[in-house]
Amino acid sequence: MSTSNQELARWVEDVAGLTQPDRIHWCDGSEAEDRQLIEAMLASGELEELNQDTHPNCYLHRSNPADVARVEHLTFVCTDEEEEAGPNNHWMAPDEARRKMRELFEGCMKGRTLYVVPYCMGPVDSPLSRCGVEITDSPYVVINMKRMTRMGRDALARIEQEGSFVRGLHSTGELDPERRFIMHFPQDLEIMSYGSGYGGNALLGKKCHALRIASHQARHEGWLAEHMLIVGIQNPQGETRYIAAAFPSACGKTNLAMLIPPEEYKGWKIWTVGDDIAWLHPREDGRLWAINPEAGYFGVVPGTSPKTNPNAYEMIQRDTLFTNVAVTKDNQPWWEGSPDGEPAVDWQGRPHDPANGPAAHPNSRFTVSARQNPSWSEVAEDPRGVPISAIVFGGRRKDTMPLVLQARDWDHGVLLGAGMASETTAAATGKKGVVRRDPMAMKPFCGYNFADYFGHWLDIGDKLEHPPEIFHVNWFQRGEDGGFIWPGFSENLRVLEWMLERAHGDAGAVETPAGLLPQQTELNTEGLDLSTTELEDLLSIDPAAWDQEMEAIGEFFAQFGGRIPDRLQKEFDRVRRALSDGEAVTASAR
Ligand code: SAT
Ligand code: MN
Repeated sequence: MSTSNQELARWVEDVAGLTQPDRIHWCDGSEAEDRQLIEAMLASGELEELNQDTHPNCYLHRSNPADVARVEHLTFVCTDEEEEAGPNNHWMAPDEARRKMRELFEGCMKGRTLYVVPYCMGPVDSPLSRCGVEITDSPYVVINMKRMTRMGRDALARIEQEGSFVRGLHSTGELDPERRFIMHFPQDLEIMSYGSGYGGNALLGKKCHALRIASHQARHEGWLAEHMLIVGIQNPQGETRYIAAAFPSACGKTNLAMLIPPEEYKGWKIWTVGDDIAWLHPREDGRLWAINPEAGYFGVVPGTSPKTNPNAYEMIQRDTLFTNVAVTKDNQPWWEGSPDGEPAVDWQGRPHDPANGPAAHPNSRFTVSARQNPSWSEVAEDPRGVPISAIVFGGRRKDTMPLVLQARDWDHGVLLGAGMASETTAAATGKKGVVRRDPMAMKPFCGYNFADYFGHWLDIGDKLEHPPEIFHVNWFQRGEDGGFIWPGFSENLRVLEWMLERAHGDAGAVETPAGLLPQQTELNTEGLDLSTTELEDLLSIDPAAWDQEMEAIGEFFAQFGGRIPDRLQKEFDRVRRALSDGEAVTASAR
């Protein structure tokens, strides 16, 4: 295979000249090609076969132990002006970045195969989709891209027709953390990644393209590229409404996207459209429509069980790539929270010894085609996408943020998103469990200055005659004993039901200066073991804690100098004033 697109042909030639591979392979995305790559990786030891009786077509990849998560401190946005990238990004001048990367890539594919991976983010026939080509020397990346995107012949045909594509150049290099960079050149729709084979650093269609580069494209084209799951909620009357929800990595997006309704919810059904990324477009009907640009899931394995996420558990019993899990004596994959078995060999391939820490890496992952999910929604392939009724922002917070809060309008919702914070998780290297500001869950992924991004969100609101309602949730509030107050998982549907009733029905709410809270009687808690005080803790705001929260948000905004949009600043001032005036917290709203 090769291509009729001159620009692509020339780029591949140039890269081959620089990196000097032994062979060039144009990926067609076929099953036969996938099979061949897997066989070759089994032979080279890059993959290990898992127990084929219990887990047909499942394989394990053990990464380099120093390459197990995204590296935010080595991830750069390279714009002409540092201000364009903003204080939310690490910045490097484009010339300097290109020089650095050229040195690293020089001759790096000697003895290796260069794979050309054409891919499409979103259904190949959707006008909302965008294409890219990743050049990589990692067959692990190729087989992951095959599951995560529409990869191969059809994508290439679209590129040849359309003429435009995002260029991503990747090499695992020496896997040396000292020689590792993930560079983005938004103006040139270009990505260069060297020295890591890990998901978010190496599967360039995902965070690098579908979020960092796409957020830049979206800004100029009038849409939003967001770190959001998309889920359809079907009620017993058979109506399905769609919600898009942003949470930081490893805060339960995949679980929420695949939720199975609790026993009390007979006749309800959840349909998964996406679990990580949403591209949102205002349409002529005045509503916001969403597609999931991805075709698979790259999910956190630990904690996945028939109890926490039965759909995910079922879908990873076959045709799944595992990265950095442990294995049992009979070679079944094992992880902390696994329902059965014992770990025999840990994620690094050592005999399991609890003294070495968890048997599976806390950020171990599964890669699987979305179609294997029992709750997979066919509309994930609809070129128009789905209309969004509600946007949900959420963080992992032990206190301060109530279970759910509704914004009074779009601008207030943008403030709730911009002010988001969350405790850090294992999805990125660095300290875990510290609260950091993570606006719209995009801190690691927004490809330009957050202040301009908030302005873009406000502009999008102006284009929507029927904007989605905006909410903030926190499933992670802790009680006095240190445990979670809210049971979470399936029970989160109760909160989604209230949201949809707010968006389309007539559920009651209590107005507070921070936003609208459910009236206690309006949240269905039937069958839950919650005391009155617990429910009150979940559904109230503590003025002292909120005062501190607003202080922290104010400090965060201050980093952006005068660039924070006036409208957002005004909204912030309004909420702050209302809180300090101790405005009545009891008035009922519709
Ligand atoms: O960055 S990854 O896509 O590998 C995982 C995540 O952080 O969501
Ligand atoms: Mn994510």
